[in-house]
Amino acid sequence: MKPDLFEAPDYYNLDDLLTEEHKMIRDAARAWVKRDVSPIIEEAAQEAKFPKSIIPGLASIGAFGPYIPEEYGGAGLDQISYGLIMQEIERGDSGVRSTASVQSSLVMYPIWKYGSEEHRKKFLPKLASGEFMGSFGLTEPDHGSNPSGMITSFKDAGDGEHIILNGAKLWISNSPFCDVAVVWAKNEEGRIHGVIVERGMEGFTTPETHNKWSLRASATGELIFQDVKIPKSNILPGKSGLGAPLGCLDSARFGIAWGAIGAAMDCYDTALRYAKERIQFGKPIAAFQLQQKKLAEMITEITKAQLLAWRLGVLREEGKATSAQISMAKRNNVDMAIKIAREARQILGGMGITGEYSIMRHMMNLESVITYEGTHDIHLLITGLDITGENAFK
Ligand code: TGC
Ligand code: FAD
Repeated sequence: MKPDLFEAPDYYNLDDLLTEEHKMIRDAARAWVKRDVSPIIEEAAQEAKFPKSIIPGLASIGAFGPYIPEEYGGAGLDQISYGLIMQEIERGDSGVRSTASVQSSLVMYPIWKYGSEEHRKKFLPKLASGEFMGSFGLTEPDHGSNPSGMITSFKDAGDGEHIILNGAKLWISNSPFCDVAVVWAKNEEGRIHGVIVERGMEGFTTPETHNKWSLRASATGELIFQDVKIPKSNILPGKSGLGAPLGCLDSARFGIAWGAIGAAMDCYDTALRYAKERIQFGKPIAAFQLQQKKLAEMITEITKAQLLAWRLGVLREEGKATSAQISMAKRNNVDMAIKIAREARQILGGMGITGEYSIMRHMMNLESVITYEGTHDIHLLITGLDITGENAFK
Protein backbone atom coordinates (compact mmCIF):
# COMPACT_ATOMS: atom_id res chain seq x y z
CA MET A 1 0.00 0.00 0.00
CA LYS A 2 1.16 3.55 -0.74
CA PRO A 3 2.42 5.71 2.18
CA ASP A 4 -0.37 7.48 4.05
CA LEU A 5 -0.23 11.11 2.84
CA PHE A 6 -3.73 11.99 4.09
CA GLU A 7 -4.61 15.66 4.46
CA ALA A 8 -8.06 16.30 5.88
CA PRO A 9 -10.34 18.54 3.82
CA ASP A 10 -11.96 21.42 5.76
CA TYR A 11 -13.59 23.54 3.07
CA TYR A 12 -15.83 25.56 5.39
CA ASN A 13 -13.26 26.09 8.17
CA LEU A 14 -15.11 23.74 10.48
CA ASP A 15 -12.06 23.66 12.70
CA ASP A 16 -13.24 27.08 13.91
CA LEU A 17 -16.23 25.33 15.49
CA LEU A 18 -14.02 23.00 17.50
CA THR A 19 -12.38 23.69 20.85
CA GLU A 20 -8.63 23.31 21.33
CA GLU A 21 -9.36 20.09 23.23
CA HIS A 22 -11.42 18.72 20.32
CA LYS A 23 -8.57 19.42 17.92
CA MET A 24 -6.01 17.84 20.23
CA ILE A 25 -8.10 14.67 20.58
CA ARG A 26 -8.77 14.55 16.84
CA ASP A 27 -5.12 15.10 15.95
CA ALA A 28 -3.95 12.39 18.38
CA ALA A 29 -6.37 9.90 16.80
CA ARG A 30 -5.31 11.00 13.32
CA ALA A 31 -1.62 10.53 14.12
CA TRP A 32 -2.26 7.12 15.64
CA VAL A 33 -4.18 5.96 12.55
CA LYS A 34 -1.35 7.14 10.29
CA ARG A 35 1.30 5.46 12.40
CA ASP A 36 -0.37 2.23 13.56
CA VAL A 37 -3.33 1.49 11.30
CA SER A 38 -2.45 2.58 7.76
CA PRO A 39 0.72 0.45 7.49
CA ILE A 40 -1.02 -2.80 8.46
CA ILE A 41 -4.65 -2.45 7.46
CA GLU A 42 -4.46 -3.51 3.82
CA GLU A 43 -2.79 -6.80 4.69
CA ALA A 44 -5.24 -7.41 7.55
CA ALA A 45 -8.15 -6.87 5.15
CA GLN A 46 -6.62 -9.04 2.43
CA GLU A 47 -6.06 -11.82 4.97
CA ALA A 48 -9.48 -11.25 6.57
CA LYS A 49 -7.98 -10.96 10.05
CA PHE A 50 -8.82 -8.48 12.76
CA PRO A 51 -5.45 -6.98 13.79
CA LYS A 52 -5.58 -7.54 17.54
CA SER A 53 -2.28 -5.71 17.95
CA ILE A 54 -4.13 -2.39 17.61
CA ILE A 55 -6.34 -2.93 20.67
CA PRO A 56 -4.01 -1.10 23.12
CA GLY A 57 -3.69 1.79 20.64
CA LEU A 58 -7.48 2.09 20.35
CA ALA A 59 -7.67 2.25 24.14
CA SER A 60 -4.91 4.87 24.27
CA ILE A 61 -6.72 7.32 21.97
CA GLY A 62 -9.91 7.02 24.06
CA ALA A 63 -11.80 4.97 21.46
CA PHE A 64 -13.20 2.56 24.06
CA GLY A 65 -15.82 4.52 25.94
CA PRO A 66 -14.94 8.09 24.91
CA TYR A 67 -17.92 9.54 26.81
CA ILE A 68 -17.99 7.03 29.67
CA PRO A 69 -17.06 8.81 32.94
CA GLU A 70 -13.44 8.57 34.02
CA GLU A 71 -14.43 6.90 37.31
CA TYR A 72 -15.28 3.81 35.23
CA GLY A 73 -12.13 3.99 33.11
CA GLY A 74 -13.73 5.92 30.21
CA ALA A 75 -12.25 9.06 28.69
CA GLY A 76 -15.02 11.35 30.03
CA LEU A 77 -15.19 13.31 26.75
CA ASP A 78 -18.08 15.09 25.07
CA GLN A 79 -20.09 13.88 22.08
CA ILE A 80 -18.16 15.87 19.46
CA SER A 81 -14.89 14.37 20.71
CA TYR A 82 -16.49 10.93 20.40
CA GLY A 83 -17.56 11.74 16.85
CA LEU A 84 -14.13 13.05 15.89
CA ILE A 85 -12.43 9.90 17.19
CA MET A 86 -14.82 7.74 15.14
CA GLN A 87 -14.18 9.90 12.07
CA GLU A 88 -10.44 9.45 12.33
CA ILE A 89 -10.60 5.71 12.97
CA GLU A 90 -12.93 5.13 10.01
CA ARG A 91 -10.62 7.24 7.86
CA GLY A 92 -8.29 4.29 8.44
CA ASP A 93 -10.87 1.52 8.12
CA SER A 94 -14.59 1.02 8.84
CA GLY A 95 -13.88 -2.39 10.37
CA VAL A 96 -11.59 -0.87 12.99
CA ARG A 97 -14.22 1.75 13.74
CA SER A 98 -16.77 -1.07 14.06
CA THR A 99 -14.69 -2.69 16.76
CA ALA A 100 -14.55 0.60 18.65
CA SER A 101 -18.27 1.36 18.09
CA VAL A 102 -19.37 -2.00 19.42
CA GLN A 103 -17.07 -1.82 22.43
CA SER A 104 -18.16 1.74 23.32
CA SER A 105 -21.75 2.21 22.30
CA LEU A 106 -23.11 -1.30 22.29
CA VAL A 107 -21.30 -2.88 25.22
CA MET A 108 -19.99 -0.17 27.56
CA TYR A 109 -23.01 2.13 27.01
CA PRO A 110 -25.68 -0.42 28.08
CA ILE A 111 -23.58 -1.55 31.04
CA TRP A 112 -23.14 2.08 32.07
CA LYS A 113 -26.76 3.14 31.44
CA TYR A 114 -28.72 0.01 32.36
CA GLY A 115 -26.27 -1.99 34.50
CA SER A 116 -25.93 -2.11 38.28
CA GLU A 117 -23.06 -0.36 40.06
CA GLU A 118 -21.48 -3.80 40.45
CA HIS A 119 -21.68 -4.37 36.67
CA ARG A 120 -20.10 -0.97 36.01
CA LYS A 121 -17.21 -1.58 38.37
CA LYS A 122 -16.62 -5.14 37.21
CA PHE A 123 -16.70 -4.61 33.45
CA LEU A 124 -16.22 -0.98 32.40
CA PRO A 125 -12.56 -0.41 33.38
CA LYS A 126 -11.48 -3.64 31.66
CA LEU A 127 -13.48 -2.78 28.54
CA ALA A 128 -12.01 0.74 28.49
CA SER A 129 -8.45 -0.60 28.61
CA GLY A 130 -9.09 -3.30 26.03
CA GLU A 131 -8.30 -6.08 28.50
CA PHE A 132 -11.87 -7.28 27.83
CA MET A 133 -13.46 -7.09 24.40
CA GLY A 134 -17.24 -7.08 24.02
CA SER A 135 -19.94 -7.89 21.50
CA PHE A 136 -23.62 -7.00 21.18
CA GLY A 137 -26.21 -9.57 20.20
CA LEU A 138 -29.46 -8.20 18.82
CA THR A 139 -29.77 -9.54 15.25
CA GLU A 140 -30.91 -13.13 14.72
CA PRO A 141 -30.99 -15.34 11.62
CA ASP A 142 -34.72 -14.59 11.11
CA HIS A 143 -34.89 -11.15 12.74
CA GLY A 144 -32.70 -8.37 11.36
CA SER A 145 -34.64 -5.16 10.71
CA ASN A 146 -37.41 -6.35 13.04
CA PRO A 147 -35.59 -7.23 16.27
CA SER A 148 -38.84 -7.16 18.26
CA GLY A 149 -39.62 -10.61 16.79
CA MET A 150 -36.49 -12.17 18.34
CA ILE A 151 -36.81 -15.73 19.61
CA THR A 152 -33.72 -15.91 21.83
CA SER A 153 -35.16 -16.33 25.31
CA PHE A 154 -34.43 -17.24 28.89
CA LYS A 155 -36.36 -18.96 31.65
CA ASP A 156 -35.91 -19.30 35.35
CA ALA A 157 -33.53 -22.16 36.21
CA GLY A 158 -35.64 -22.97 39.25
CA ASP A 159 -32.75 -22.70 41.72
CA GLY A 160 -33.56 -19.10 42.63
CA GLU A 161 -30.20 -17.85 41.36
CA HIS A 162 -29.89 -18.59 37.64
CA ILE A 163 -31.59 -18.27 34.26
CA ILE A 164 -31.24 -20.63 31.29
CA LEU A 165 -30.59 -18.90 27.93
CA ASN A 166 -31.33 -20.45 24.52
CA GLY A 167 -31.15 -19.07 20.99
CA ALA A 168 -28.72 -17.69 18.42
CA LYS A 169 -27.50 -14.30 17.22
CA LEU A 170 -26.05 -13.76 13.75
CA TRP A 171 -23.80 -11.09 12.19
CA ILE A 172 -22.18 -10.16 15.46
CA SER A 173 -19.10 -7.90 15.27
CA ASN A 174 -16.25 -8.95 17.61
CA SER A 175 -18.06 -12.20 18.49
CA PRO A 176 -15.19 -14.62 17.70
CA PHE A 177 -12.89 -13.08 20.31
CA CYS A 178 -15.27 -11.36 22.74
CA ASP A 179 -14.83 -11.88 26.47
CA VAL A 180 -18.35 -10.64 27.21
CA ALA A 181 -21.50 -10.25 25.15
CA VAL A 182 -24.46 -8.00 25.89
CA VAL A 183 -27.29 -10.17 24.59
CA TRP A 184 -30.91 -9.16 24.12
CA ALA A 185 -33.39 -11.93 24.93
CA LYS A 186 -37.01 -12.36 25.98
CA ASN A 187 -38.08 -13.52 29.42
CA GLU A 188 -40.98 -15.91 30.00
CA GLU A 189 -43.45 -13.03 29.64
CA GLY A 190 -41.93 -12.04 26.28
CA ARG A 191 -40.26 -8.86 27.63
CA ILE A 192 -36.81 -8.03 26.16
CA HIS A 193 -33.90 -7.78 28.63
CA GLY A 194 -30.16 -7.28 28.30
CA VAL A 195 -28.08 -10.16 29.70
CA ILE A 196 -24.30 -10.18 30.16
CA VAL A 197 -22.97 -13.49 28.85
CA GLU A 198 -19.34 -14.29 29.70
CA ARG A 199 -16.92 -16.43 27.72
CA GLY A 200 -16.43 -19.78 29.38
CA MET A 201 -20.08 -20.21 30.36
CA GLU A 202 -21.05 -23.73 29.36
CA GLY A 203 -23.16 -23.93 26.20
CA PHE A 204 -21.99 -20.53 24.88
CA THR A 205 -20.09 -20.61 21.55
CA THR A 206 -19.02 -17.91 19.05
CA PRO A 207 -18.24 -19.36 15.59
CA GLU A 208 -16.74 -16.93 13.07
CA THR A 209 -18.50 -16.01 9.81
CA HIS A 210 -16.10 -16.37 6.87
CA ASN A 211 -16.09 -15.33 3.19
CA LYS A 212 -17.08 -11.69 3.71
CA TRP A 213 -16.15 -9.26 0.92
CA SER A 214 -16.71 -6.36 3.31
CA LEU A 215 -15.30 -5.35 6.71
CA ARG A 216 -12.65 -7.99 6.26
CA ALA A 217 -10.44 -6.51 8.97
CA SER A 218 -13.29 -6.85 11.49
CA ALA A 219 -14.23 -10.23 12.95
CA THR A 220 -17.91 -11.13 12.57
CA GLY A 221 -19.61 -14.23 13.90
CA GLU A 222 -22.47 -15.85 15.74
CA LEU A 223 -23.42 -16.09 19.39
CA ILE A 224 -24.98 -19.47 20.12
CA PHE A 225 -26.67 -20.30 23.41
CA GLN A 226 -27.54 -23.87 24.27
CA ASP A 227 -28.99 -24.09 27.77
CA VAL A 228 -26.47 -21.53 29.06
CA LYS A 229 -26.80 -21.22 32.85
CA ILE A 230 -26.29 -17.57 33.81
CA PRO A 231 -26.54 -15.87 37.22
CA LYS A 232 -29.70 -13.75 37.47
CA SER A 233 -27.43 -10.96 38.62
CA ASN A 234 -26.10 -10.74 35.00
CA ILE A 235 -29.43 -9.30 33.82
CA LEU A 236 -29.16 -5.52 33.27
CA PRO A 237 -31.65 -4.12 35.79
CA GLY A 238 -31.99 -0.54 34.55
CA LYS A 239 -34.15 -0.85 31.44
CA SER A 240 -36.13 -3.49 29.55
CA GLY A 241 -38.16 -3.56 26.32
CA LEU A 242 -36.99 -2.90 22.74
CA GLY A 243 -36.23 0.71 23.64
CA ALA A 244 -33.21 -0.52 25.66
CA PRO A 245 -31.20 -1.94 22.72
CA LEU A 246 -32.50 0.80 20.42
CA GLY A 247 -31.12 3.41 22.84
CA CYS A 248 -27.65 1.83 22.41
CA LEU A 249 -28.12 1.98 18.64
CA ASP A 250 -28.72 5.73 18.86
CA SER A 251 -25.24 6.14 20.32
CA ALA A 252 -23.60 3.82 17.78
CA ARG A 253 -25.46 5.36 14.81
CA PHE A 254 -24.26 8.79 15.93
CA GLY A 255 -20.67 7.50 15.81
CA ILE A 256 -21.24 6.03 12.35
CA ALA A 257 -22.59 9.36 11.06
CA TRP A 258 -19.16 10.80 11.93
CA GLY A 259 -17.17 7.73 10.95
CA ALA A 260 -18.53 7.67 7.41
CA ILE A 261 -17.14 11.18 6.90
CA GLY A 262 -13.67 9.80 7.63
CA ALA A 263 -13.98 7.13 4.94
CA ALA A 264 -15.28 9.73 2.47
CA MET A 265 -12.47 12.18 3.29
CA ASP A 266 -9.87 9.50 2.69
CA CYS A 267 -11.38 8.60 -0.71
CA TYR A 268 -11.64 12.26 -1.74
CA ASP A 269 -8.12 13.11 -0.62
CA THR A 270 -6.67 10.09 -2.42
CA ALA A 271 -8.60 10.87 -5.62
CA LEU A 272 -7.65 14.56 -5.57
CA ARG A 273 -3.95 13.77 -5.17
CA TYR A 274 -4.09 11.14 -7.89
CA ALA A 275 -5.96 13.43 -10.28
CA LYS A 276 -3.30 16.13 -9.91
CA GLU A 277 -0.48 13.66 -10.59
CA ARG A 278 -1.93 11.39 -13.27
CA ILE A 279 -1.16 12.67 -16.79
CA GLN A 280 -3.33 11.67 -19.76
CA PHE A 281 -3.52 13.47 -23.11
CA GLY A 282 -0.59 15.59 -21.93
CA LYS A 283 -2.41 17.07 -18.93
CA PRO A 284 -3.14 16.10 -15.32
CA ILE A 285 -6.59 14.48 -15.35
CA ALA A 286 -7.56 17.09 -12.67
CA ALA A 287 -7.61 19.60 -15.54
CA PHE A 288 -10.51 17.84 -17.28
CA GLN A 289 -13.99 19.13 -16.48
CA LEU A 290 -15.45 15.66 -15.95
CA GLN A 291 -12.94 14.89 -13.20
CA GLN A 292 -13.41 18.34 -11.65
CA LYS A 293 -17.16 17.72 -11.51
CA LYS A 294 -16.60 14.55 -9.53
CA LEU A 295 -14.12 16.18 -7.14
CA ALA A 296 -16.17 19.36 -6.69
CA GLU A 297 -19.31 17.36 -5.89
CA MET A 298 -17.37 15.22 -3.44
CA ILE A 299 -16.08 18.14 -1.41
CA THR A 300 -19.55 19.72 -1.43
CA GLU A 301 -21.15 16.55 -0.06
CA ILE A 302 -18.39 16.04 2.53
CA THR A 303 -18.83 19.62 3.74
CA LYS A 304 -22.62 19.18 4.09
CA ALA A 305 -22.10 15.92 5.99
CA GLN A 306 -19.55 17.56 8.30
CA LEU A 307 -22.05 20.31 9.16
CA LEU A 308 -24.82 17.77 9.80
CA ALA A 309 -22.58 15.72 12.10
CA TRP A 310 -21.32 18.76 13.97
CA ARG A 311 -24.83 20.10 14.60
CA LEU A 312 -26.00 16.65 15.68
CA GLY A 313 -23.07 16.52 18.09
CA VAL A 314 -24.13 19.81 19.66
CA LEU A 315 -27.74 18.63 19.97
CA ARG A 316 -26.65 15.32 21.46
CA GLU A 317 -24.38 17.03 23.94
CA GLU A 318 -27.35 19.18 25.01
CA GLY A 319 -29.49 16.05 25.32
CA LYS A 320 -31.79 17.30 22.57
CA ALA A 321 -30.99 15.02 19.60
CA THR A 322 -33.92 12.81 18.64
CA SER A 323 -33.55 9.24 17.38
CA ALA A 324 -35.00 10.37 14.05
CA GLN A 325 -32.34 13.09 13.72
CA ILE A 326 -29.65 10.49 14.37
CA SER A 327 -31.19 8.22 11.72
CA MET A 328 -31.12 11.02 9.17
CA ALA A 329 -27.42 11.69 9.78
CA LYS A 330 -26.44 8.00 9.72
CA ARG A 331 -28.36 7.45 6.48
CA ASN A 332 -27.20 10.60 4.72
CA ASN A 333 -23.54 10.36 5.67
CA VAL A 334 -23.07 6.68 4.87
CA ASP A 335 -24.84 7.13 1.53
CA MET A 336 -22.62 10.14 0.84
CA ALA A 337 -19.50 8.12 1.66
CA ILE A 338 -20.40 5.11 -0.48
CA LYS A 339 -21.16 7.35 -3.48
CA ILE A 340 -17.86 9.19 -3.02
CA ALA A 341 -15.98 5.89 -2.78
CA ARG A 342 -17.49 4.78 -6.09
CA GLU A 343 -16.65 8.06 -7.84
CA ALA A 344 -13.14 8.18 -6.35
CA ARG A 345 -12.50 4.65 -7.53
CA GLN A 346 -13.27 5.74 -11.08
CA ILE A 347 -10.88 8.68 -10.88
CA LEU A 348 -8.08 6.23 -10.16
CA GLY A 349 -8.96 4.16 -13.22
CA GLY A 350 -7.51 0.65 -13.04
CA MET A 351 -5.31 1.55 -10.08
CA GLY A 352 -8.49 2.13 -8.10
CA ILE A 353 -9.26 -1.56 -7.88
CA THR A 354 -5.92 -2.47 -6.31
CA GLY A 355 -4.87 -2.67 -2.68
CA GLU A 356 -2.21 -0.02 -3.41
CA TYR A 357 -4.91 2.50 -2.52
CA SER A 358 -7.54 2.44 0.23
CA ILE A 359 -10.56 3.32 -1.91
CA MET A 360 -11.83 -0.11 -2.94
CA ARG A 361 -11.48 -1.34 0.67
CA HIS A 362 -13.53 1.64 1.89
CA MET A 363 -16.13 1.01 -0.82
CA MET A 364 -16.55 -2.64 0.15
CA ASN A 365 -16.61 -1.80 3.86
CA LEU A 366 -19.32 0.80 3.35
CA GLU A 367 -21.61 -1.89 1.91
CA SER A 368 -21.81 -3.24 5.47
CA VAL A 369 -22.03 0.18 7.06
CA ILE A 370 -25.05 1.07 4.91
CA THR A 371 -26.74 -2.15 6.10
CA TYR A 372 -25.86 -2.52 9.76
CA GLU A 373 -27.20 -0.37 12.58
CA GLY A 374 -30.41 -0.09 10.55
CA THR A 375 -30.47 -0.35 6.76
CA HIS A 376 -30.67 2.61 4.40
CA ASP A 377 -34.38 1.79 3.92
CA ILE A 378 -35.14 1.50 7.63
CA HIS A 379 -33.65 4.93 8.35
CA LEU A 380 -35.69 6.46 5.54
CA LEU A 381 -38.82 4.92 7.06
CA ILE A 382 -37.86 6.33 10.47
CA THR A 383 -37.72 9.82 8.90
CA GLY A 384 -40.97 9.10 7.07
CA LEU A 385 -42.71 8.14 10.30
CA ASP A 386 -41.30 11.17 12.10
CA ILE A 387 -42.53 13.71 9.55
CA THR A 388 -45.87 12.13 8.63
CA GLY A 389 -46.88 10.29 11.77
CA GLU A 390 -47.62 7.26 9.56
CA ASN A 391 -45.81 3.97 10.27
CA ALA A 392 -44.78 2.36 6.97
CA PHE A 393 -42.73 -0.47 8.54
CA LYS A 394 -45.58 -2.88 8.94
P1 TGC B 1 -41.15 0.49 17.90
O1 TGC B 1 -42.53 0.04 18.29
O2 TGC B 1 -41.00 1.63 16.97
O3 TGC B 1 -40.30 0.81 19.21
C1 TGC B 1 -40.26 -0.05 20.33
C2 TGC B 1 -39.85 0.78 21.53
O4 TGC B 1 -38.55 1.34 21.33
C3 TGC B 1 -38.60 2.78 21.35
N1 TGC B 1 -37.66 3.26 20.34
C4 TGC B 1 -36.45 3.76 20.66
N2 TGC B 1 -35.87 3.98 21.83
C5 TGC B 1 -34.62 4.49 21.83
N3 TGC B 1 -33.96 4.76 20.68
C6 TGC B 1 -34.51 4.54 19.47
N4 TGC B 1 -33.83 4.78 18.34
C7 TGC B 1 -35.83 4.02 19.40
N5 TGC B 1 -36.68 3.67 18.40
C8 TGC B 1 -37.79 3.21 19.00
C9 TGC B 1 -40.04 3.11 21.04
O5 TGC B 1 -40.40 4.36 21.56
C10 TGC B 1 -40.76 1.98 21.75
O6 TGC B 1 -40.76 2.25 23.14
P2 TGC B 1 -42.01 1.79 24.05
O7 TGC B 1 -41.66 2.26 25.42
O8 TGC B 1 -43.21 2.48 23.45
O9 TGC B 1 -42.10 0.30 23.93
O10 TGC B 1 -40.39 -0.81 17.37
P3 TGC B 1 -40.56 -1.61 16.02
O11 TGC B 1 -40.58 -3.05 16.38
O12 TGC B 1 -41.70 -1.07 15.22
O13 TGC B 1 -39.17 -1.33 15.26
C11 TGC B 1 -38.82 -0.05 14.86
C12 TGC B 1 -37.53 -0.09 14.02
C13 TGC B 1 -37.75 -0.84 12.72
C14 TGC B 1 -37.18 1.34 13.69
C15 TGC B 1 -36.38 -0.72 14.83
O14 TGC B 1 -36.64 -2.00 15.19
C16 TGC B 1 -35.07 -0.67 14.13
O15 TGC B 1 -34.33 0.31 14.29
N6 TGC B 1 -34.67 -1.72 13.34
C17 TGC B 1 -33.33 -1.82 12.78
C18 TGC B 1 -32.53 -2.85 13.55
C19 TGC B 1 -31.12 -2.45 13.75
O16 TGC B 1 -30.70 -1.33 13.58
N7 TGC B 1 -30.33 -3.41 14.17
C20 TGC B 1 -28.95 -3.13 14.48
C21 TGC B 1 -28.30 -4.32 15.15
S1 TGC B 1 -26.78 -3.92 15.92
C22 TGC B 1 -25.72 -3.66 14.66
O17 TGC B 1 -26.03 -3.64 13.52
C23 TGC B 1 -24.32 -3.43 15.06
S2 TGC B 1 -23.21 -3.21 13.77
C24 TGC B 1 -22.01 -2.54 14.73
C25 TGC B 1 -20.77 -2.24 14.09
O18 TGC B 1 -20.02 -3.19 13.73
O19 TGC B 1 -20.46 -1.00 14.02
P1 FAD C 1 -33.28 -7.75 6.55
O1 FAD C 1 -33.92 -7.14 7.75
O2 FAD C 1 -33.70 -9.11 6.15
O3 FAD C 1 -33.49 -6.76 5.32
C1 FAD C 1 -33.32 -7.16 3.97
C2 FAD C 1 -33.79 -6.02 3.07
O4 FAD C 1 -35.20 -5.78 3.33
C3 FAD C 1 -33.07 -4.72 3.36
O5 FAD C 1 -32.83 -4.04 2.16
C4 FAD C 1 -34.08 -3.94 4.22
O6 FAD C 1 -33.92 -2.52 4.08
C5 FAD C 1 -35.38 -4.40 3.63
N1 FAD C 1 -36.49 -4.27 4.59
C6 FAD C 1 -36.63 -4.90 5.80
N2 FAD C 1 -37.75 -4.49 6.41
C7 FAD C 1 -38.33 -3.58 5.59
C8 FAD C 1 -39.51 -2.77 5.69
N3 FAD C 1 -40.31 -2.81 6.75
N4 FAD C 1 -39.78 -1.94 4.63
C9 FAD C 1 -38.97 -1.87 3.56
N5 FAD C 1 -37.85 -2.60 3.42
C10 FAD C 1 -37.54 -3.45 4.44
N6 FAD C 1 -26.16 -7.04 14.48
C11 FAD C 1 -25.98 -7.10 15.82
O7 FAD C 1 -26.93 -7.32 16.58
N7 FAD C 1 -24.74 -6.92 16.37
C12 FAD C 1 -23.65 -6.68 15.61
O8 FAD C 1 -22.54 -6.50 16.14
C13 FAD C 1 -23.79 -6.64 14.19
N8 FAD C 1 -22.70 -6.47 13.39
C14 FAD C 1 -22.85 -6.59 12.03
C15 FAD C 1 -21.71 -6.61 11.21
C16 FAD C 1 -21.84 -6.80 9.83
C17 FAD C 1 -20.62 -6.88 8.98
C18 FAD C 1 -23.13 -6.89 9.25
C19 FAD C 1 -23.30 -7.05 7.77
C20 FAD C 1 -24.24 -6.87 10.05
C21 FAD C 1 -24.13 -6.74 11.44
N9 FAD C 1 -25.25 -6.79 12.28
C22 FAD C 1 -25.09 -6.82 13.65
C23 FAD C 1 -26.56 -7.06 11.73
C24 FAD C 1 -27.24 -5.85 11.06
O9 FAD C 1 -27.71 -4.96 12.00
C25 FAD C 1 -28.35 -6.39 10.16
O10 FAD C 1 -27.72 -7.01 9.05
C26 FAD C 1 -29.30 -5.30 9.71
O11 FAD C 1 -30.04 -4.79 10.81
C27 FAD C 1 -30.27 -5.79 8.62
O12 FAD C 1 -30.83 -7.02 8.96
P2 FAD C 1 -30.82 -8.23 7.90
O13 FAD C 1 -29.43 -8.39 7.41
O14 FAD C 1 -31.47 -9.39 8.55
O15 FAD C 1 -31.68 -7.71 6.68
